[in-house]
Amino acid sequence: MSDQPLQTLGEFIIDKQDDFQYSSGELSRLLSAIRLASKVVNREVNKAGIADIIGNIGRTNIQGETQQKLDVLANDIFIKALSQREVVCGIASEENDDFIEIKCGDNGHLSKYVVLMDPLDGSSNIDVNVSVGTIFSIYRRLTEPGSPVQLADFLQKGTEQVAAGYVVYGSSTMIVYTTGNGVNGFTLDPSLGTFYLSHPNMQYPENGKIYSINEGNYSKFPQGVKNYLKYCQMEEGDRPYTSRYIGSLVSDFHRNMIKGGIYIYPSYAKAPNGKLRLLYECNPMAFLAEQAGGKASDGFRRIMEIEPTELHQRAPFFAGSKEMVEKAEEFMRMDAVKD
Ligand code: P6P
Repeated sequence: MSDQPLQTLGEFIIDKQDDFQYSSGELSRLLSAIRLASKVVNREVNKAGIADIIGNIGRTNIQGETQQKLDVLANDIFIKALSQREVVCGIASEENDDFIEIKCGDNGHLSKYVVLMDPLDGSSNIDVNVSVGTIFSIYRRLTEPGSPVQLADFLQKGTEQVAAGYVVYGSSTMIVYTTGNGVNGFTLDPSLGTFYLSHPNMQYPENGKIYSINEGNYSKFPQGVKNYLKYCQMEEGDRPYTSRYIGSLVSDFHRNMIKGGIYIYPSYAKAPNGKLRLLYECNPMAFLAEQAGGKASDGFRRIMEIEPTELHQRAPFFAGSKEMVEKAEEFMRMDAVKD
């Protein structure tokens, strides 16, 4: 361990505040609210096996997915932390059919940010003790400050994000985020309840040898994806690559960003737009991927250029090391030309 004092997340947020053109302290307070909520969720995730909070609550969300008790708990924890600090005027969540208007105290809706989130991604893994995550995406509102937030404030292209990140509740708990000036990772010291800068300036290796995809759906994949998988599995040069798929986007993405790799959730017959949600999964992860020197597309177009039309719309998702995503896109284009 170097003798350099470790910088805490709180110190980092303040130090970097001036990097941000709109710095008014509000974004710093917003990020601090996320930091607090992630510690509370981490505590609940870590005792899932003991407390009566594993299993489902017998309800499904708008996605038609069975809501786990921890899904709902994590959602409530983040909504409460963000609402109490009067730093957002609206929240959209995978767990809520519609967006939530946050009327802050007596200052009405003067907060200028909205947050979109997947409060506990990969939650079906909780019962089997596999890591899960929180994904968040932050925008400046478009409509008049002081007026109630509107759907238009949430339906913004990914290029308009002011910040994005994830919390990974794994062998250690980390917050990884960007405000458009690179990607930095902070690891929680649970004995102190403090996040320390552990992964400064995270960068995707240009290339990699890991591909992450649910090959159980192989028969339904577009031919371009099938051809790319055959390429990955071929005995040639530095191939075959290694298949690693945890079934938790945050964990697969995090490992691939450190080691090099590509994550793919393509469209297929049952899911013409894939499974992942554009606004609170694809866009924030795409912002991180690009800020870390990687790439993120729907197989053809830059994810962050997609014009959203619905809060919970889905998109095919290819993200990771630049050269791997570009090779996959090459196979997708070749197949499209043939059609
Ligand atoms: P499948 C979790 O539900 C999730 O949204 C991602 O975290 C994960 O990568 C993917 O879906 C897993 O989906 O269809 O492979 O089980």
